[in-house]
Amino acid sequence: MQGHKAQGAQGQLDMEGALTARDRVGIQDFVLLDTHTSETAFLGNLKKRFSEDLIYTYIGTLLVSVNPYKELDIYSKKQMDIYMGVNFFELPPHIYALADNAYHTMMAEANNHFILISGESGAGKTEASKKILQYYAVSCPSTTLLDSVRDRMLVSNPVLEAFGNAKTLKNDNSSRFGKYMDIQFDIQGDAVGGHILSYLLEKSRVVHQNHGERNFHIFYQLVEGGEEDLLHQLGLESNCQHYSYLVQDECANVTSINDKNDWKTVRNALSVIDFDESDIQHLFGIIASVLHLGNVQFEADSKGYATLNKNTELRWVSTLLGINVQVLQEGLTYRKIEAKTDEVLSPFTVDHAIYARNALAKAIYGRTFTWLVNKINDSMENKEPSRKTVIGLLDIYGFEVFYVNSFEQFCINYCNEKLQQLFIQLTLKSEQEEYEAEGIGWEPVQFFNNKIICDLVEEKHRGIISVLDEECLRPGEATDFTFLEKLEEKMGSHPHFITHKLSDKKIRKTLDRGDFRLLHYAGEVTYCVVGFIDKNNDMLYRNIKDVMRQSKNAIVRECFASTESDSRRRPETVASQFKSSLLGLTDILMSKEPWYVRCLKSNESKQPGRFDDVLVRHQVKYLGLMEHLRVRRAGFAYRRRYELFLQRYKPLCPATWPHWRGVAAEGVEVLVQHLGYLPDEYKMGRTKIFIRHPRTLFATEDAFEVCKHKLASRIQAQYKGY
Ligand code: AD9
Ligand code: MG
Repeated sequence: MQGHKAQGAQGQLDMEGALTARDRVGIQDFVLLDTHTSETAFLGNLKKRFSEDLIYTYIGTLLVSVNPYKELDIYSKKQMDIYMGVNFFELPPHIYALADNAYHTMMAEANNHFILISGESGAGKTEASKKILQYYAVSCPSTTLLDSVRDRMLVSNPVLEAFGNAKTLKNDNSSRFGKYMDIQFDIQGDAVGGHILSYLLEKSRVVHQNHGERNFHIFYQLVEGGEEDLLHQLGLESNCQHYSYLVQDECANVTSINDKNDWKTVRNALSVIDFDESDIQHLFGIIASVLHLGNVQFEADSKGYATLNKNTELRWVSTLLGINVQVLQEGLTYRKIEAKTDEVLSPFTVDHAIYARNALAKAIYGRTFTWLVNKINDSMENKEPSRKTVIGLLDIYGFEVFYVNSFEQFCINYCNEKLQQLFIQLTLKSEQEEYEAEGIGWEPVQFFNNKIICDLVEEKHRGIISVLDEECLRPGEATDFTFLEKLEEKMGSHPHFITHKLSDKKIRKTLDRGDFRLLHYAGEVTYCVVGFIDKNNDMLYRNIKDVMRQSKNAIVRECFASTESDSRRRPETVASQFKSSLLGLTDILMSKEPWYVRCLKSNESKQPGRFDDVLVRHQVKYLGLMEHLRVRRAGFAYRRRYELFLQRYKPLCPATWPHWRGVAAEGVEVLVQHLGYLPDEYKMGRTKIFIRHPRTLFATEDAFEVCKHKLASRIQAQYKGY
């Protein structure tokens, strides 16, 4: 990418200056305008722009995106070229402008950044993250060597989506795992590597889907798209209806999804990422074995214990995983119990065997997913030890509310609470605290702080996760219902927690006895406790793990090869693991400079061109967009420590160039006076200068670019590394 093109800093205002154009396309940045601060005006503007297919609008440097549910002609290479290296506000709002601005700031300041993409399920987060990645892949400087890394970064998307996305009622391509991807850039600005962290895959989907939903895409892609030879080798029929894990809901075909084409894309992508033929064979062997496993049926013997006779499906699992069929059969129908000196085999009932079979299918799939992420990471790894900076892209499952919500929604919505909390901390809260610390006069903006809900879920010894974990420690005694009772005891008076027993007559009607309801920042969600203990424990019997370690399928062997089955220590529960990984994520993000994309869902029926006012208004409210706008409008878009500001811009003023001998703050005052800053455009804090509008800084930056060229030789020596 080139340096910023020196266009007039007023470009955006000029472009929008004509009243007629503005009336037609609405306002592209709320902050720059003097009126329109009401929610109704905000929505009106979004709607007006949406009707003209202008889905992006700024609040300062935050990008609001409204899902158009149709292909727009705004993501071409030509569009990328237009946005490349142009100051943020000089062109109409675009995801490319945000990507470009993050990139240039990273290069200029040599520090790390991240782009937080948030919004509810189906709002457009994954699409936005793909557009950003494409922008970097296409527009960064390139060498042949790097091209391969870049290709791998790009094709990692369809592969991970095939294995980690599924159709839900909210979204035909819903992310069922969280993804944080670091894109690494070298000192020249080349994208040289990538690294992905994945968060809590919704494994339960492998064995069960709610009405109107599907299993993970990869199963349908293989069955529908797999070549005849391959299917034959895997013992699969080319018909989804044949597999009980795929037809629970009779919704194998979805008009928006073309499994056959997607299969080709994924197959091709796997060869771009370093998968050799044996990896591919083993990988598909696993997918097929999960499908066969789902069809394994048990019968009850005369004592009521589960048996498996002449089961062809089991034979296929045995062949594909390279495990002796007898050993496998035993693993699925017995459990090994350790007595003092001996091991005793305890037979399963049919129900118990089905449970163990499903647990195995989930474990194989979940571990293979982790293996896949690691494999992709290996292939994108940059092995050069040179200095790198990163832009992190966060695309996680959005807030969701279904008719029945379970442990999975609880985890997903908790994750969204955490991200909202991070947003609040980084924008609304720290912004205002900084004004206070810097002694800048300020009228505080009120906002709802969702910390109270995060605490309710995650607080040590007191939060819902702790109560759940305690119940998981009482096997045989605790049930989902004793868990609910404990919650009622501990959270009874919490303003964001309610149950049937705790509520008044009117609300009680809307709750079942096995429900608890949380008043999330984004709305109420009623969770059914059934399955919480089981899913949080995520138990897999020791002997079946041992059986998997004998597998001749290299991936399965690797996935089960840890020392865990030897360990006597109780493994961490799912919710606790998730909580720690989210804490880890928060630490990663807090050490970087933030950029935000807030995605809004335009309508619930996934229809192009429909803008549902009530739905959008609700999202604008809970995402805190109005508060953000108020802080932004009253506040300052940029701030720089006096020393840094002076160091960079001192060539622009004869009094500060080449050296300013006095106090940095005074030097900055002299400098900005010389540059003609108006009194209202900036404020001098205790340690920093605060600049109200980005355009002021851009004008200074443009002047600096011109000056840099003029004084090239003298300055370059001083500005190395800037
Ligand atoms: V979830 O939390 O993973 O369930 P996302 O990721 O927020 O959700 P996603 O990006 O998958 O939603 O978008 C949902 C669908 O909306 C896509 O499959 C597209 O059909 C549609 N979409 C979203 N953004 C755009 C866009 N910029 N242009 C066109 C879009 N269509
Ligand atoms: Mg998504």
